[in-house]
Amino acid sequence: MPANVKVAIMATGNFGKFNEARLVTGKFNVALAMLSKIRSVEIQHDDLEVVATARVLNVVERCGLPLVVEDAGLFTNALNGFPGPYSSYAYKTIGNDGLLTLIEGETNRKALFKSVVAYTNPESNEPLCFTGTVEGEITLGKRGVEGFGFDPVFKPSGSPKTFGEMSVEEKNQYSHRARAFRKFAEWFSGCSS
Ligand code: ITT
Repeated sequence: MPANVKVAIMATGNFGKFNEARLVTGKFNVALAMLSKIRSVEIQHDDLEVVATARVLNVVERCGLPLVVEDAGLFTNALNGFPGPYSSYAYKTIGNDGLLTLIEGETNRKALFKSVVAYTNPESNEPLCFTGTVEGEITLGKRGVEGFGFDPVFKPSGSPKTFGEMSVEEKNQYSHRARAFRKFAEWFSGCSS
């Protein structure tokens, strides 16, 4: 590995998230490794920063390693922000079809994806958070088979395609996650710890 490459570890059970993130950080000479076998306590809170901060502290305490976690959510206007921080549960229970049914007939299809990347090391009790958002709309039906989660029903503003119709590289040009990980990688590549 070249001397100027730094390594960061991301704790996640979602390979899709990891794959998107590692392509972004790689551009900043930050090689991302995935730690998938660790279960973390996921608290319920309206604020993704609070969720990500609590989770990274919990995982770092148990692993004793510097780590990154990411929490993301889809906020829809028509449903007053739902599913937001409850996106994981909503996706597992009602899925894309359920979300489309909930907003059937709604003319306001505006939505926003938000990502919060939280990083800390065992010596510090103060995680740093890096945030990224992308505005867009919920489509009338599912489009595309790429990606994961709500990708087939979310079309970012300025694109004719849904995330489900994009390659990872295309999605990274728009996504909340790419925006948050770009900020993280920029900081991490320049920091000394
Ligand atoms: P972790 O192990 O990292 O927690 P997760 O899948 O539980 O993985 P989150 O809690 O951050 O991740 O994400 C909540 C859900 O929101 C996720 O399972 C997807 O259904 C959805 N989601 C988040 N980001 C998405 C994206 O970029 N595209 C589509 N759906 C997304």
